[in-house]
Amino acid sequence: MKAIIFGITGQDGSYLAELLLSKGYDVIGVTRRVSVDTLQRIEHILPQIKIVEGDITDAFNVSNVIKEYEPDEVYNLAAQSHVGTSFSQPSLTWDITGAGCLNILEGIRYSGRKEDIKFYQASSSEMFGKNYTTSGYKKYQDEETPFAPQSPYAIAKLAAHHLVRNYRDSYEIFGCSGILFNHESERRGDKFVTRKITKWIADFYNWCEFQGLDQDPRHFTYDEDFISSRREDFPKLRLGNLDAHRDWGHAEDYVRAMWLMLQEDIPDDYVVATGNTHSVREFLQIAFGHIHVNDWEDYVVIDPEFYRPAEVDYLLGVPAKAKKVLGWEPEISFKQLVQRMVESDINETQLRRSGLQGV
Ligand code: NDP
Ligand code: GDR
Repeated sequence: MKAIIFGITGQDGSYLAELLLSKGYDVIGVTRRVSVDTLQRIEHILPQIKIVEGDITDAFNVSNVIKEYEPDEVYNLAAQSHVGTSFSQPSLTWDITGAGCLNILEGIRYSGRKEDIKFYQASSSEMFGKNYTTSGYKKYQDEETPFAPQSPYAIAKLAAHHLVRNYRDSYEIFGCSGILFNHESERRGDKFVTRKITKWIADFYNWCEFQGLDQDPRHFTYDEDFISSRREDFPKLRLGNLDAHRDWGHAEDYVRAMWLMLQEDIPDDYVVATGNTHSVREFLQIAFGHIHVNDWEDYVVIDPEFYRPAEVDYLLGVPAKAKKVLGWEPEISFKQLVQRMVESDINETQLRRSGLQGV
């Protein structure tokens, strides 16, 4: 089996590539030309992957890649994926996150072998926006919940989502959209709130160790912007809305669902989520708790810069259909996810520090 992954250098692309390689696939990864190295997440599997240069906004390029490599499966994970950034760069977000999907669908349609290709599109829980379904006391989103996108990102994703359905109906293309709720990992981009928090905690932990201190709050004084020891100041963690609720899972579990969708005989759309929701505050509490800091409020500044013009307040996905049809279940809990991220970032900063000391 042969698969093309658009967005292989991202968080999900790296886990999906590992999964497909473990199943014996030939993996072709499309990467765009940029002036820095973006291959870090897939460095360990590079010898097993064919890397092809390409940009999803270039329709001819996308179409040529699909024709040349004759894939059995195509995964579109490429996106300008930051919701906050989509407000300041809406046009770019549209071109990549919306029109990019159209370029792939057209590429498949005119490939000469459209009936032999299965396509996965990375849809998003952001498409629900402020909408949810109510049942008794429970508020949730599932495949029946109407969409009400709240950002240029979510609107581009919804356009792509509808295009996949339309190409399925119009041209019998085997296209599936996974409506994935937030999933994080040790490889999460550092502008997303979870990784921003765990990276800050690791840097703070490292700063304390460097001074021979533990994280006992009695070592420090606190002002509006800094935590200070006798020797130095350390900038506080600056965040936006802490009351947002997200259904957070681990990316390793979620890429399994992508693959399972394409193993079905009939293409369909599926919600992929854990069925639990937590606030950013709860994430902070567990993450800081991991380094034995209970009074995390002393370490965090609320900064209006990180508020969005329109917010999605509450996401809780019900993955009943994915469980029933695909037999998919998440295996990594919220607490395990947070602890794995904090530990990994602490290990990384310590490795960096020991590397620097060796210089
Ligand atoms: P990342 O932001 O980590 O990865 C995005 C990928 O898209 C990167 O490989 C990036 O390449 C690539 N890309 C961006 N622009 C282009 C372009 N013009 N041409 C080709 N490639 C491009 O996202 P995730 O891995 O977290 O998410 C994967 C997909 O799933 C995305 O589409 C995202 O919107 C969607 N999604 C993610 C969720 C999550 O919680 N993680 C939840 C729901 C949906 P480069 O390395 O060069 O920047
Ligand atoms: P989200 O993820 O917008 O849900 O999109 P993000 O981690 O960026 O935000 C989650 C929530 O945290 C609040 N928040 C902050 N967010 C960021 N980035 N930085 C901050 O400092 C901060 N403070 C509070 C946000 O307002 C928000 O409510 C992710 C992406 O992976 C999308 O690509 C994907 O489609 C959705 O998840 C599902």
